[in-house]
Amino acid sequence: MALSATSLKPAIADRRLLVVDGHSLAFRAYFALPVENFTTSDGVATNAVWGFASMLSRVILDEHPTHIAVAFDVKGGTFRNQLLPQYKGTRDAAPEDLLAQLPLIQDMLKALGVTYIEKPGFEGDDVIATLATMGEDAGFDTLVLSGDRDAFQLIDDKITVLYPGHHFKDLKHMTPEAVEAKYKVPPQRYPDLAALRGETADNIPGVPGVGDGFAAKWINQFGSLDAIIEHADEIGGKKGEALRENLDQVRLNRKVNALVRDLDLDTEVHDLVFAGPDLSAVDKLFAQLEFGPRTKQRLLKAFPGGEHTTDEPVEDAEECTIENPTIDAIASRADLDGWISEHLISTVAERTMSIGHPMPIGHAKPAEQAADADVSALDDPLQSVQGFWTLHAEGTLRHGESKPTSLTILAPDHHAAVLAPSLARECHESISGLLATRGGFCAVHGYKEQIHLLRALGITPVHPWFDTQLAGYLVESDYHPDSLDAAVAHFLDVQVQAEDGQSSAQGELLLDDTESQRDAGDLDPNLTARRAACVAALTRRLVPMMVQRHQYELMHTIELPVSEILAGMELRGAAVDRARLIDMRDRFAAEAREAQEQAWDAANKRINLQSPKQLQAVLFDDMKLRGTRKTKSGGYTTDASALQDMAIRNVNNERASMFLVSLLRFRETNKLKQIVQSLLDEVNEHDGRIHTTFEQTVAATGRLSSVAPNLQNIPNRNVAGREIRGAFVPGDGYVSLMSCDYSQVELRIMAHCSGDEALIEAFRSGADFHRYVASLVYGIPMDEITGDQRSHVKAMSYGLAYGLSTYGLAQQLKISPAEADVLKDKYFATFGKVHEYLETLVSQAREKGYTETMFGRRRYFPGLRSTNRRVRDAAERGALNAPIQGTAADIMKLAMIKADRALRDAGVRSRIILQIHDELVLEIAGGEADRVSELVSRAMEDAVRLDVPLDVSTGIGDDWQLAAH
Ligand code: DCT
Ligand code: MG
Repeated sequence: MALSATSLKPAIADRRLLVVDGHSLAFRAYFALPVENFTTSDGVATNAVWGFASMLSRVILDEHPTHIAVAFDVKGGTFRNQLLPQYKGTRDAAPEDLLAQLPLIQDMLKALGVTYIEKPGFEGDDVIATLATMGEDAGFDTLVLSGDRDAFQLIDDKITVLYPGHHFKDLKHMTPEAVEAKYKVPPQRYPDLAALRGETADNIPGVPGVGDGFAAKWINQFGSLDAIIEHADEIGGKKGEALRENLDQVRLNRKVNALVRDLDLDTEVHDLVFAGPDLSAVDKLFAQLEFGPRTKQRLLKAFPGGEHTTDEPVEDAEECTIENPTIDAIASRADLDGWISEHLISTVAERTMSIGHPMPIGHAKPAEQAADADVSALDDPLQSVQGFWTLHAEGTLRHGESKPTSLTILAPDHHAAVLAPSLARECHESISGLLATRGGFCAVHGYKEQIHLLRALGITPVHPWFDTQLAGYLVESDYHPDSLDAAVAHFLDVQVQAEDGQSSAQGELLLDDTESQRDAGDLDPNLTARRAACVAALTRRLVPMMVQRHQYELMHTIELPVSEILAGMELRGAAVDRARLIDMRDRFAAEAREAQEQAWDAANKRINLQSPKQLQAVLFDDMKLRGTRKTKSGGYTTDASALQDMAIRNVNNERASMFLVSLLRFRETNKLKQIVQSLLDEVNEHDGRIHTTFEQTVAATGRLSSVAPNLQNIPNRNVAGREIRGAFVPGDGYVSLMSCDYSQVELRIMAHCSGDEALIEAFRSGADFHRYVASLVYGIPMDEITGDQRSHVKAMSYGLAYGLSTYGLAQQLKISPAEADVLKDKYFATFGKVHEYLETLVSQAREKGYTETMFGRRRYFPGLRSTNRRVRDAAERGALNAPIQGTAADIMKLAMIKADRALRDAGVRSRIILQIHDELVLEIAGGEADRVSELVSRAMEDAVRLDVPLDVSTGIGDDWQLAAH
């Protein structure tokens, strides 16, 4: 493996800035690589992105910069076109499919942790010149990667231009000596020479007949272009005459080719530090671009920390290779039974994972709960790696219906049985039997999805020994692969075939079969068996990581039981009143249309209200309003808060405020329409219920989220949100819905974990919590606390628990950051241990590299050690938030497990159907309301014993809205 850039850092120059001309690199990449070889299955061209990344990583590996920036031109003319209208006029327009790749290149740079900069009205060259100058001023060695010779004027002892030759890899290091040798003038005179000679590439005419040679001769004779112009009369011959005839042009050329070196870029050299990639963003983007793991591995070699993604070397790589299984032919249940006894019964020991009361030990405080736990089955995970088997069902899930396409059983001896769905159904008893006796040594990828597929095959799932998807999430919660293939690429260094040039960038893993193939029912046994082998290899890789990071118990005591409950909830779904949703959708749509008409009236134009560009044109060019904040690309933002600020500022400008208000209303109603539509889209036509998919491995905090539909999208605290919740109703056989909600759970966790007596007492007192706290903070009696004071202190409490910055808090309260700071100081003066606790969280995280919840769930924060202040600040806020949010997530999961068990033990029909934020929603059967309410609130209150009570409020009603409280 090549040395990483990080490990090279100390040995090479301490500070080295690389400034890249983004457009010139993108052009080169585009024309160097055939677009036919670099197109995604959706037809998106990726050759420029791929080439850009390859060239950039090569330069980084060769030059070891510590700081990097990429400059881009902004579309539209620059001041040079105003000086010289034909400037660059002969260039062909860039091909469409190159232009389309520029935003992708920028996304990629962002994911790779490389800053890029654009400045409207100036060319990338000016940005480059400014950056290089900044670098030089700050004492950096500076490299400028550019194919534009205008950059030569920047060259001096500290600035070198890397100028590509015919092949990109023949980069020439243009130093002062190299410029002198080639042009016979020093670099600072190069633009004088270019002004005389002209530059065909830029459509800049020079003095006819004068090339580099004559230009250099004059410069050396007179000293500079100014001096040449002054003495133009003294120059004889045809060339002298030509010069005199073209003096104006030459002067203009010199103006045009002078680079601007002092733009205000709103950035400092130190911000350009080469911080390292955001691996989950990289994975997401590479998946979208269909770049394979080999490409990723090769590119990331150049980036700090990119060549190995975990900070602790865990495993002998040899053990994690993916063995190609031997596929045995199975034609009947008898065949399978024979195969099972030969390959599994003889090699896998009997074991079932019966985890008694799911409560992790070792972290949760109360001894009483530890006594509940029966984790005897969790003896030695490393031992289990010796003889485990793998079960891998494949298929699709939609609207709660599963369509299995194959089932693979992989034995420890690498023999595999691959069954088509019909045969798997025929063999369901054998497979259920195998699970019942040997499930304690079974590995799967994504137990929740496997449950659905197995059930659809008539097989009874059991709590498995290991789930590679959950394990991946527990060891690295910030990384979420979208597929098994992605997880394999991420956690294992998959060696496919030897690198054979660029074309290997596409489809490297050779695992992705296409949807159409699945639909056609084609079963490729080699492919499915190989995926099962991937699960086995992931298991071998992840078990030691899980042990090392102390996450193994969490998987068994929290995550796997939650998977079981979630699978049940997904299968049941939640009934909705479709007619009510359709009504609502149509009403929101009508309101959106009306708002749109009003906005168009005010704008005098039927613009696309969803296009920031068109909005900017109306707001800032046409209406001449003052913008608030700038976006990265240079324009002013048109986000909701900016529009609101502008609306307030322009109340007296009738046209503007009409436009802004209508626009805001359009946005809101249109969004509501989309939310309602997204619910309608997911109604199952057979049972009229919405079967959302709960995502158990996406939110890095440990919280659950949901997709198809995303329940988190339903507004939480306004009228529209309540209305939408009103469409969720009890289904057939049920009489009402119940909602059970934790209140202030994060604040209670903060009180408990900090051990702050005053805050604990605030909760124990039973008084209105925020008023009580405000009274302590302001030092006045509770009944004198104003509404504002209460809400400021409330926001402060939540702000601390959520890791909000002082600035964010000031924004929320609409007070100055200084005032917010004063409030924060008062707060900390009152609740000293809260302050201490929060500080300790960060300092411990910095020391250990991760944070931990009360139950031991970890989150790693490599950003805490970044040298980039912005990265570090964000990581610190994350580290503040993670333990509290994560503990809240753990508590909710434990509550679900307890509540589900209590309901089953009581033998009631009522059941949990949704989990969202801090809330559980249940469908209540007739006559069970009181009993269930009692059982569930008890389960939630007792999920864990804290030094403060956990408060649960419960409501029952004819729909979800009426059940809320
Ligand atoms: N919330 C927040 N920031 C705030 C206020 C609320 O992040 N400034 C979030 C966290 C809790 C959730 O919204 C529910 O809000 P409320 O019900 O208003 O919170 P509460 O603590 O129950 O306060 P109250 O006693 O006023 O209901
Ligand atoms: Mg409340």
